Amino acid sequence: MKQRINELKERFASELSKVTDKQSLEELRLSFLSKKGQVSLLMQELAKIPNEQKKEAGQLINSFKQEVSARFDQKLEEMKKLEEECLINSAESYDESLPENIKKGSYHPITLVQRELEDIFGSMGFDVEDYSEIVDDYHCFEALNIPKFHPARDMQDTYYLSTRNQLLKSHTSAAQNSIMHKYGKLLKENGRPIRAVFPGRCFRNEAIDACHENTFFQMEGIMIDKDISISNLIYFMKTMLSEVFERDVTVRLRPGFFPFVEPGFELDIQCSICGGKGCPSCKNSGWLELCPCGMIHPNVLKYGGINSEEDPYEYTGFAFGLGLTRLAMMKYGVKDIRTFNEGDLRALSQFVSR
Ligand code: FA5
Repeated sequence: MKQRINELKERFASELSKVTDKQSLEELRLSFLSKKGQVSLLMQELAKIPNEQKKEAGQLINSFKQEVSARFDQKLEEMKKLEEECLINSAESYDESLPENIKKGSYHPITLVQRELEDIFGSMGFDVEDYSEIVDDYHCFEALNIPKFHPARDMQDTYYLSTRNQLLKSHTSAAQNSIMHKYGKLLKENGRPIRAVFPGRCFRNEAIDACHENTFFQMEGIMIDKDISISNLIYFMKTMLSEVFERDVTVRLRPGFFPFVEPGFELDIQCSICGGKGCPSCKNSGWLELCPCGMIHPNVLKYGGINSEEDPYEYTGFAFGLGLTRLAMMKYGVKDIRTFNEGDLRALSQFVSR
């Protein structure tokens, strides 16, 4: 009996290794485990052998049966997994009724401009930082010189969480304080200027229209070192705009108030949808607020651990808060900002990276 089982084991192993599809696997299973299969034949033979050998022979047959069935299950699992992988990798896993041009997928236009800007600022020595979407009141407002009940908070009403004084960040400036703490030591001990951009999703309880969303993207940038001035700020803004648009765009710089910069500016872009005549995309003004900026307020530098009370102007810096979603509107000529969040593939799949 032992020899017979060993022969069957070998036969089974060799036949199993040749199996390539589920049907032949099932046939093999039946030939071993069905009522007329090899294991049943062994059981019939068991009846004929002397009583004193039955116990041992019975155990051998049982363990053979268990081994065979375990190896079938294992093989079946392997085949299913392989089948799934093939399906995922093959075109068959896609819905054939989808139009050809959207089968491939494409980057969201905001991702495209964000990456482009990261490259531009990266080439000018800026680090690219990531930051949380949930922040606390201190980082979003107080560290930015906006104390509780300051009227500037009205412009940035957002969504508050019921726990730990947290909220969805209303602007990327919320990361300024953490970035200053992160790189301040390198600045002071090694003289390495702080140069960082931090893109991110922002949220505001906003009346939505063609140029306002309640969820939109900004990219913040800061540069801090000794003797940083408004000329540095203007240089970086000009370089950024000419690289992004690769064509002449008309911009204007006017005074703007933000408690965390002094002086502060609004950098507007002439609406590329109407060419400055006025349309719903620019609220009929011909201009779109794109990138407010300014010199970082001494209080903000102090809260960020950069300057001391005694020498509040030891280091100076600029900051800007670029409206990424609006930039994408202007760059791609998208009339309505809501197009970016609607998830309509007919619109979104038109954008391709350079
Ligand atoms: C701010 O958010 C400041 N934190 C920017 C800043 C940073 C100023 C550093 C000075 C120094 P503001 O609320 O204006 O500012 O928003 C900045 C830009 O984000 C706007 O110019 C606009 O392009 C974009 N933006 C603001 N609100 C919306 C909105 N609801 N939908 C789409 N884009 C918006």
